[in-house]
Amino acid sequence: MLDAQTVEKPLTHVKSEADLRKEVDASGQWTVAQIEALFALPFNELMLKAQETHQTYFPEGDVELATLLSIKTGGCPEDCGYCPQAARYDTDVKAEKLMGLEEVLEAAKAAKAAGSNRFCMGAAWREPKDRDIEKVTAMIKGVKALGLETCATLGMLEADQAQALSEAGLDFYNHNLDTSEDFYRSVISTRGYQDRLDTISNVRSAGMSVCCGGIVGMGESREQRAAFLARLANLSPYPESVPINHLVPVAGTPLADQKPLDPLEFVRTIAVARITMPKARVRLSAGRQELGRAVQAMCFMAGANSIFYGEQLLTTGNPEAEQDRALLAELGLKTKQSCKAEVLV
Ligand code: SAM
Ligand code: DTB
Ligand code: SF4
Repeated sequence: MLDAQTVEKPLTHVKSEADLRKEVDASGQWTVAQIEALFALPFNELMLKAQETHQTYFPEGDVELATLLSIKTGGCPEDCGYCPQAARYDTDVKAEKLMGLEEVLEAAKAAKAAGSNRFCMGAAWREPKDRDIEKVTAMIKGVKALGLETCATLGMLEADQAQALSEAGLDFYNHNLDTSEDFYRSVISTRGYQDRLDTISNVRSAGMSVCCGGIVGMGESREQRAAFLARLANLSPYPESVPINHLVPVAGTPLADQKPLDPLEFVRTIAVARITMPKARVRLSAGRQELGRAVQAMCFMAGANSIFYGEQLLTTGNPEAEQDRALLAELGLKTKQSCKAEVLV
């Protein structure tokens, strides 16, 4: 089924969704080998294919701006090897209490005034307690009343918690698969891959849109990157928002000394995400400060159409809003004012 994002008369040189689907196997699933074959295309061919897909599904070519706020920082009991907020790693992040409602609403107002579309509240929890859910639902209602789209990322969710967030009006819930199932084991031990899939399923069943992606550049192989994208693309339906984070190596975490991924491989990852999840918002997430303007421009060509906007992610830095506005203006990219009409099938 086509949605509002799909052009009525597709350009004749671009592939229809039916054609794209012919690239998946008989069961309608992407195989890892098919995704590896996309990665292995000559660079220009891959970029053209991604750009064609992007133009078909997002004819407006606009970029969504999402602002993050860490509503509960640090002190997390989990052992995610990349994360500065895990209590067990000696990083500069200090544990703080859950923020108050007024402070959150002030930050949301500032994000809206700066032109943001979506406000995402992040908490360094393994999972929220029911009393946390009550406090966060008040935040969701307040942020929504400002006319912003709402997103939250609070760790694992039970079905009734997802339902409560949905009833409060939460539009998106972010919970990442982070990487392929086999590489996952070398990065995180305190929660399993299936736990993540269960949370995503609870979010879907509660009627919210899914924001789910991961991190590249943690030392995984190309095959593992392909397997990670296959898991995302084979979710039924695939996520509406796909944040692709480039690892930000943080001193004190196990991945502090990880060698950076080749920037062209990062661009390829974005292109493959666009081709395999044609209707999703593919978001350039953590690590943009290190990418520089030229690599970011290539990522937009490869089909990225969302960014985290504002000078802070959760605990690490992000480009200044003014710098991002200048880059988008220079590239002639419009920003998205509202994603409300954008309900995917
Ligand atoms: N505690 C919740 C959870 O784990 O779902 C929500 C917050 S957690 C910080 C959200 C995501 O941020 C992680 O799944 C990971 O993809 C990303 N992230 C955390 N630290 C990162 C880093 N150093 N570099 C890149 N991405 C990172
Ligand atoms: C996501 O995939 N990336 C964002 C958001 N979802 C919550 C978080 C990035 C965090 C980067 C490290 C930090 O700033 O603490
Ligand atoms: Fe905790 Fe989330 Fe960081 Fe993992 S990624 S340590 S769950 S805050």
